Amino acid sequence: MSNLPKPIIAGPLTEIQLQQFMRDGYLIVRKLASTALCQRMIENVETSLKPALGPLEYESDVRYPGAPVNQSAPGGFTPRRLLNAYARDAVFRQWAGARDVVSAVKQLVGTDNLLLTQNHHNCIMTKMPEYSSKTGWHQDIRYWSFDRPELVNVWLALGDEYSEKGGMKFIPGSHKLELDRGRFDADLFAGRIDEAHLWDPNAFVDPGLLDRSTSCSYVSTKQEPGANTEGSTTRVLPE
Ligand SMILES: O=C(O)CCC(=O)C(=O)O
Repeated sequence: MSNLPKPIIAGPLTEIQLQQFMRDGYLIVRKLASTALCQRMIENVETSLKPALGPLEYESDVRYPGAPVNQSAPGGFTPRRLLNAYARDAVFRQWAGARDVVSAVKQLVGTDNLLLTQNHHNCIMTKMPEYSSKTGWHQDIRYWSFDRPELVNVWLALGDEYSEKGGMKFIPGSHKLELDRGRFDADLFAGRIDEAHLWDPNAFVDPGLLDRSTSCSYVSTKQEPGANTEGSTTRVLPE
């Protein structure tokens, strides 16, 4: 990551925040979204879950640890991700295009020429207390096939989200480790093969996203969203 361009774009982030991002590979920004906008998103998500409104991914689709084995198993129709957020409703487009969000991401990527990819992220992740799964340690670049990892993910917490609720954990500085594909399993997860433990998976940080907090991370930062082991539903918006 040492060859990342130094951010020069004016925006809401301070020089210290930019330095933290470049050092740790992720940054937590408080209150980038207004309470009113978050409330509209929550209402949209609640309506889209009762009954579940496609396109969506079920827990049983991913077969991750903790997921129901198929749709016939108990919990087989538990929603995991409401897909295509950008096309789903204007409220999500409003969030993705909000001035403060766009200028923060421009600063983090170090460009004025920003593009939003609508593949994979671009969804609402919902982690239900009854059935949820653990994604496993990975780099988000696994979800795309770009040659250069010049992507930044933005997660918006629509409630207090932390590791016991299936929130994201990060390994600070891990974006600087260059690991070739042979270090990962066929699904590009690292934790399932011992040789891949070139970093210390116990050195993780749970940044604990408070309501309306945003986490921004490089797609090369090692991260693990876990299962929800608490009693209430988790809703985050990754893009
Ligand atoms: O489990 C998934 O589908 C993706 C989780 C993730 O790493 C992310 O949203 O950044």
